[in-house]
Amino acid sequence: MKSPIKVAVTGAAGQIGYALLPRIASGAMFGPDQPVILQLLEVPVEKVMKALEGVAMELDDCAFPLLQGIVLTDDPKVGFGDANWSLLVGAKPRGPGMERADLLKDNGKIFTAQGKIIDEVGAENARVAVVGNPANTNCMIAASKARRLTPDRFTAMVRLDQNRARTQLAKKAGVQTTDVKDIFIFGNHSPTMFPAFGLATISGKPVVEVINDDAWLQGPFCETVGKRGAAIIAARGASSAASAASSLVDHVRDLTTVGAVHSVAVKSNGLYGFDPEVWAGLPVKTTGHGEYEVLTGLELDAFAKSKIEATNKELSDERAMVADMLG
Ligand code: NAX
Repeated sequence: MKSPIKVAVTGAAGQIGYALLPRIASGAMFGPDQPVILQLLEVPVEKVMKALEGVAMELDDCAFPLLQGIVLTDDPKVGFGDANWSLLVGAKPRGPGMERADLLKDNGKIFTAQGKIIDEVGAENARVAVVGNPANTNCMIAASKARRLTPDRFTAMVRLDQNRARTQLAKKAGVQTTDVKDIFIFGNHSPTMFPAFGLATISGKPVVEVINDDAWLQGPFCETVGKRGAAIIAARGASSAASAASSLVDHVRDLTTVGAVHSVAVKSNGLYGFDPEVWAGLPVKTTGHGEYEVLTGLELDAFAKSKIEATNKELSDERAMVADMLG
C-alpha cells in the first residue's frame, strides 16, 4: 500500500466541494491504489463549519477504502500543512452590483494569504490548482507570494472549458467525445477564452474539415463554450458544480499522468503572444508527477491570433488591476 497523500481543499462546504470530495476519496483523482487524507478548509463562520461537519459525516458514511483521514479546519496553516496538493476552490462570489475590479481585489486578498501560507507550510512537492474565480488572476497572485515554490507549481483550471468544447464538437459532428482530440483552451477562464478548434481533430481528421462550417466554429461554437457558465446559471439557478468538480478531477489526474496532453492555465512566459507574467490557458504535456511542458510551435491562423489577443488583453488588464498585490 502506498503512503497517503495530503490533499487540501478550500471552500470544502460549498457546492463544488460537495461534488468533488467523494470523487477524490474514491480514487478518481489520484488513482485506485493511492490513499488520501483530506484537509478541508473553510471560513471561520459557525454555520459554515457545521455544514462542513455534515459533509465529513457523509464521507465517513461512504466508507471509502482509500480515505485515511479527514481534517476539518478554519486555520489555513492546518489546512495547507504538509499538503501535497492544494485545491483552491473557495472564493468570494460576485455580489449584486459589484464591479469586476472589486471582485478581483476581494479575492486577491484571499489568494495573497493562501499563496504565502502554502509556500510556508505545504509539502516539499506542493502543487496548487486554482478554481475560485477569477481563477487565472487568483493563481497569479498566489504564485507571486511564493518564495520557495516555483511558478510552475501553480496552475489554474480551464479544463471545464476544454470539456465543454469537446462535447460541443462531438455533438455537432455526431461522434463520441472520445473521437475529439486536441481541443485546447487559450487564455482566461472567462467568456474571452478561445477554444482553438483549428488544432483539434475528429477521428484523426481536422475539425474544420469534418464540421466544414467556419461560420459555426467561429460564431456559435466559441460563444456557446464561452458563455456556458451563464447558461448553466440561467437553467439551474446555480453555477456549475458537478461539471466543475469533475473537470478538476481531470485537471489533477492529467497533471499526474505522464504523457497526458490537456489545457491548463500556467504562467505564459510569453508563449503564443501572451503577456509573459499572466497565467493563460495553454496546451501542456505532462512530463512527470505534476510537471509539464507547454506545447510550442502549434500553428494558429489569423482568427485564432485575434481571439488570443483579446483574451490576453483581458488578462493583462486584470493584472494591472491587482498590480499592488503582486510580489
Ligand atoms: P460556493 O459559494 O458554493 O462555495 C464556496 C465556498 O468557499 C463557501 O463555502 C465559502 O465559505 C468558501 N470560502 C470562501 N472564502 C474562503 C477562504 N478564504 N478559505 C476557505 N474557504 C473559503 O461556490 P462554488 O459553486 O463551490 O464555487 C467556488 C468557486 O469556483 C467560485 O469562485 C466559482 O466562481 C468558481 N468556479 C470556477 C470554475 C472554473 O472553471 N475555474 C467553474 C465553476 C465555478 O464557477
